Parts: sequence; structure tokens; C-alpha cells
Amino acid sequence: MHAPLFICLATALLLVSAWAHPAQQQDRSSPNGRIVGGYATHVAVHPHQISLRRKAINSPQNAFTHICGGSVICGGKYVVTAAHCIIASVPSQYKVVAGTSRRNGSDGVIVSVSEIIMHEKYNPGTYDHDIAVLVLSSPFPVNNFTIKAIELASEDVEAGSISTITGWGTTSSGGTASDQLLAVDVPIVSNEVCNEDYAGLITDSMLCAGVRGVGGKDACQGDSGGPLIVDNKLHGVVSWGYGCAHPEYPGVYARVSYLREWLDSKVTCS
Ligand code: 4AZ
Repeated sequence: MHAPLFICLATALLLVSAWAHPAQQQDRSSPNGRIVGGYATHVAVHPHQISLRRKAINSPQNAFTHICGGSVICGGKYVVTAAHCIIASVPSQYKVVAGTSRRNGSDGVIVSVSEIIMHEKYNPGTYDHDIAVLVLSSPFPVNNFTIKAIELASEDVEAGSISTITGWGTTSSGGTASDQLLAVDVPIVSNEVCNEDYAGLITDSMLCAGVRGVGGKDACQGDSGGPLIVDNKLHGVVSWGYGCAHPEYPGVYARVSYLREWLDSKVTCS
């Protein structure tokens, strides 16, 4: 094969194999840490955080296991999560657990899902419009202590603002998951700057956060669907990234302000 073509193909293969499109990627260059680079927290500090648990349709004897995070909205009637978390599944495969700080516990309040509402424009190839709403079979008993709805952002957040991301995901790319809820504080990166890192893959429905040039703090596998908050408003839904906590690649989130009209059209909060 032509040498330049070979190098090109080999690079493309390497990139594809390290790409953080959910659940299966390995990025050997990622540093070790927690959520990545975060700290232990509690659901009473983030009472909108839920654990989405699924069981395989072909092995009903298996337990429900944590697959993604999510956020309680609309007075406890719905959960917002990532579309890539629930693609090709049915409501009966899920339980949603609120009011717990544990990934594997049976504490908290457990409800079923009656309907999955995927964004009609979700693109599994590009992660554009990576958002979905779960209609709960009964609303969560909001106690404003360990279970509470989060307000949806309607305005874009400023680049440089410090956001907080929470979840039970892995503490390094391809690493082990945390049983305790973890949080990490990471600055918002503008789409323009983020697109320099991601060669134009960042669309209007996405939002970036990361410590550019430094890395070490990020969401990771299993945090997907979970919240990115600024000033107690939901601004992002954990979506994708190149590995985790990489200095050159911020984490990518679904942009709630951009998707707000769609959300409003799907939920009735009162
Ligand atoms: C994932 O696979 C995932 N570093 C979530 C977030 C990020 C990467 C991967 C961002 O669920």
C-alpha cells in the first residue's frame, strides 16, 4: 500500500478504536482519578440525580444493573437522560432509582418506566441531539431533600463558568466504576474552541466542558445521561468524548438550552 495512505488509514483506525462513543472504548492515555478527578458526594447534595438500571430482555433472571445517570425533572414525573443510553430498548427493561448515593444499593425509591421518548433527530453516528425523556409509571415522591426536580436551563451558559458533573461512572477511561456518587467541577468550553479539538464534530445541540491543556477532570463511562449543572440548573446531559479527562479533548454534553423547546414539547410539568 501507498505509505501516506497507510499512515492515514492506521491513524483513522487508532482514532476509531480509542473513540469514547459509549461503553466500550479504551483510552490508554487517560490519567487515573475519580468520576475522573472528582470527589465523593451525596444524593442530598444532588437530589435530582438518578441511577438508570436495566436488565437484558433475553435474561430476565438477571438483576437490574446501573447503565447510566439521569436527572429528575418536572416535579418528579419524568427523568431526562441521554438517547444513547436507551436506544433499542423497551420501558419494561428499566428501573429508575432516586434518593440513593449508591450505584448498587437497593435503598432509595425505585420506579418503573412507562414510556421512552427519544429525540426524533438523535443520530447514533454523530451523537447529535443525544437526549431522551423517560415517563415514569408513578412520579417520584419529591421530598426536596434526597429527591428533587432540577430546573432546566433556558439560556446558554458562558464559557469559563464552572459546571458540576455527577455520576457513578468509571474513575478512568476503561477503568472501574464507583459505588459512591462522585462529583467533579469543570469549566465550560465554547463550541468554537471545542470544535478546534474535535475537528468540527461539535454541533449546536452539544456543549463542552474540560480543563483544556491540563485534563484530569471529566465524566466517563457510566456517567452518561447524568447531569451537568451550573447555578443549580441543568445545562448538560453527559454524552460522549474522546476517552476521559484527556487534556486535548473536553467532555461533550447534550446542550439543554438548545434542546429546551423539544423538552417543553414532550413534558407537562403541572
Ligand atoms: C461514556 O462512554 C462516556 N469523557 C461518557 C462521557 C465521556 C466519555 C465517555 C466524556 O458514557
